[in-house]
Amino acid sequence: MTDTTPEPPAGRAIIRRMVVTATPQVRHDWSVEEVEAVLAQPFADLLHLAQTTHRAHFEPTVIEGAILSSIKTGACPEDCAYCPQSAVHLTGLTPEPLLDTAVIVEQARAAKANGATRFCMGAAWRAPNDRQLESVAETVDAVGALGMETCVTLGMLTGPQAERLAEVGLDFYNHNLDTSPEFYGEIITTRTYADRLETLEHCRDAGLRLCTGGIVGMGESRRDRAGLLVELATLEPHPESVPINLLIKVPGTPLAEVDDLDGLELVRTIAAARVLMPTTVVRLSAGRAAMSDELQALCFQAGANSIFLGDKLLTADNAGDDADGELLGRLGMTVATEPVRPRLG
Ligand code: SAM
Ligand code: DTB
Ligand code: SF4
Repeated sequence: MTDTTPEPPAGRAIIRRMVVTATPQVRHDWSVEEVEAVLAQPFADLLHLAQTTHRAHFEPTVIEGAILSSIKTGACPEDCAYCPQSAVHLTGLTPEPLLDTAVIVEQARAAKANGATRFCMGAAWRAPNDRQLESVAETVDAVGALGMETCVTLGMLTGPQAERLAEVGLDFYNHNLDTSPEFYGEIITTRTYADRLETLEHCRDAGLRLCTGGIVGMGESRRDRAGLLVELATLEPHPESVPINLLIKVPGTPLAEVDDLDGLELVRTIAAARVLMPTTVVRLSAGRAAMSDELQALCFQAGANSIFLGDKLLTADNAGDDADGELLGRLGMTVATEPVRPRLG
């Protein structure tokens, strides 16, 4: 009898082979062409791969909850085109100096009571000086003592500064690559891609875990999104956390009027991040306030397993606890009560 089952298109077979080798053996040698092929698969195939990979390493109904605090706001000398905190853009933001440790610790206590396992502190600096770094180190020490995971994002770090943060027990350093090396110059001119990679190297050398991702929806191409994912997935080891931010279009920034990204492209980017970095916690980060419940649900289905809780990110609005509680309830999902880690193997 003749077998009438149609052969899958050649591209699908190649992608399946690529992914089979990616799970459980984690790869660090992805090319932009390979990742473009992963992103370009039929949506159902990509989501199936992402969900299979996700379930192999994580509990699919549990989501990490982090809370952000802007510990030093605005007046940043960098010119990042997306950022409301850049002094170069007139966004009407009121700058605020570095908060006292006692104030930040109170915020962390409230975040813990609100169900967050990680407290993330962001400062609008190009790079902290040693006095500023020391103040943050004291704060990290105090927040860690509450039994929360700590993360800070302070801009560029020197090697000794990264070591000091490791010494006080910092769990994660957040420093994003933002976009592909090719598109980067359209977004930031005041520091280079190489500067960013150097800070990541200092953090790794100091033994810190990385929270490193980027932003989509800035007018980049799919190839740029593939380029960003390649930069992340060729880091060895992969970042333990990868935040995928959807651009929040802030009036007064150069990207305020950029065209909306197709939501399904966001889902594809998250699914590809999950496939390429199977044991990484992928955060559906900024931009959820503007997303439908259905789009967020698809992002979770694609392997996103972390969100920021609360009404506020650093300066912009976040989805908020009421909306999140309702959505997670409808999806049968819960916020993790312990730090989220991949299963071994
Ligand atoms: N100044 C530090 C730095 O840039 O490394 C830390 C703070 S900065 C606000 C942290 C990250 O927030 C950026 O790398 C960017 O990915 C994200 N971000 C800033 N503004 C955003 C926006 N309007 N929409 C989405 N993400 C944004
Ligand atoms: C990250 O990747 N996203 C967070 C966190 N790391 C520091 C910040 C999002 C900022 C969104 C714009 C704002 O609130 O100002
Ligand atoms: Fe400054 Fe960070 Fe905003 Fe860039 S993203 S302008 S470095 S606060």
